[in-house]
Formats: sequence, C-alpha cells, structure tokens
Amino acid sequence: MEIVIFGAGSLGSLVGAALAREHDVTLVGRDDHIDAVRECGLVLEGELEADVAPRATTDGAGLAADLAVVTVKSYDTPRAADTLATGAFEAVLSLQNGMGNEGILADALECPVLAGTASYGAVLRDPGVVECTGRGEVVLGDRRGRHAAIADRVGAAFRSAGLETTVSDGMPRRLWEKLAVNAGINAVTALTETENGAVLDAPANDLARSATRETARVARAEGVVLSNREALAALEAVATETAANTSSMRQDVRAERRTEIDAINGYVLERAAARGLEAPTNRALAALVRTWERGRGLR
Ligand code: KPL
Repeated sequence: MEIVIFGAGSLGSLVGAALAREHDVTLVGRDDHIDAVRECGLVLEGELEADVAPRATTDGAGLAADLAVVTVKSYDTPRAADTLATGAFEAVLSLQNGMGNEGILADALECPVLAGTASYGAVLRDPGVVECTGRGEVVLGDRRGRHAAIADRVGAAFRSAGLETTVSDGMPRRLWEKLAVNAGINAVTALTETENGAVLDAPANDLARSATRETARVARAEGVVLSNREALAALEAVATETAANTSSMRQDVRAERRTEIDAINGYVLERAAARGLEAPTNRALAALVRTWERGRGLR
C-alpha cells in the first residue's frame, strides 16, 4: 500500500517506521528530523524495531497515495486538512489525540475519513531515531459505520506491519474512552513532571480518576454508552501498560511547545457546558495548562 504519514512527530514516526517495513511510506514533517530521515533513514528502537528508508518531505502539498495517516497535533488539523485537499487519497485515517479531528478532515476532503486511536508509547530520541516505549494498540473504524471494507483493508495493512490493530464498528465509544484516559493522564503528568504510572497512586490518582469520571459522564450525556467503571478501568489499564512512559503532553511541556489541552480537557469542558453539566476537575486542569501556555507565549 502507498501510505503518506502527515505529522512526523513521535507517534507518526513510530507508525511510519513500522508501516515502512511492509509498505511504501512517505513521511511529511517540518524539522531537522525530516532532513535526518532523508539523509540516513529512520530507526525505530525499543519494543518495536525497524531500520527503514521511507521518503521524507517538508512539503505535503499535492501528494497522492492509497492512504494518508494524519498524526499532527490536534490544533494543526485544519492546516493539515487544507494541505491534504491539494492531493489525492483513497482514504484518510486520523490517528490523533482529542476529539473532532476526523470531522474537520471529512469537511475538507471527498474521500472516506476513518477515525482512530493509538496507545503506543513513542518518544523521538534524536533526529531520525524514534523509540517505542510501550506496546499499545491501534483501534480504527468509520465513526458512522460506513466504509467497513476500507477500514478492514487499512486494519490489515497495519497488522501486516506488526502494529496491534483492531477494526471497530463502535468508534464513538472508543474515541470517548480514549479521551477519558487522556483527560486523566495527560495534564496531570505534564503539570507534575511525572510518568504515566503516577496517576495510579495517591495523591495524583484522585485527580486523574475525577477527570476520567467527569469525561465518562459527558460522554453519556452525548449519547455514548460509557460507564464510570469502564472509563476508570481503561485509565488504569493504559496507565499500567504505559507506567514508565512520558505522556505526549508532558513531552510538549518539556519541549516548551503548545499542548493539546483544548482538544482534551478543553473539549470535555465545551461539551459539558453544551449539556448543562459541570466538570470542575477538567476545568482546573485546563486552566492550569492554559495558564502555563499563556506564560510561555504559546497561546
Ligand atoms: O495517548 C497518550 C498520550 O500520551 O497522549 C497516552 C495513552 C497517555 C500514552 O502516553
């Protein structure tokens, strides 16, 4: 399969390196990482291994492929959608944190757009080197239950490259469950400079569990069947599997980059307000991270 990865950050590079073992991959990114991949190839280390030479470019305009996998930060989705619209793809898969990304892509594109989640731990160690710090899972599907054959083909392509992948016909619930996990882990670990496993124990666990419970409540108000027990079990499972990992938001804060707070705790707040609900823990976490961003001139 010909696959373009839009967003050569840590997750995009991990997925791109794994896929390049079996498929014809082009990485689209912006920094010295792309120069290194162009010159020396891409090395995937840790729990998944690969030494591959995908094409790499900083210009994503006008590309054509069977599949585009979008891994850019959620706040870059509108820009990625405009660029993708200048190319030609059989299908697009959003593999991003937060909610609403595939809707933004679908509004700009004519091809089928699939939604997905990924719980692999990934860290960019050096330009051209990405480490898989925790085996996770990719879950993908069409949010509205159409395009099942395309989702199956994409799932098979991911599995053939050694990525644990489930094709789901219940994506809205999967996306809300992932959001509930990210709402519990990301801001707490970013603000406290801790690994994901910190949310399993006191004192951080109260905060994380409260953010996750609030998210599950908002999901139910939005018509998604997600009990507090299920959301908390997902939080515990991901935090346990990725206990030694650095969350993507902590990586952003460490690198003094803008975070995905608006698409995670901020999104929960937005939907809570629309449903007349309170979400005080998500409100406090979002306020703290947004204050940090403002202090750094990032918003
Ligand atoms: O998605 C993640 C992230 O870091 O954004 C988790 C699941 C928390 C893994 O680190």
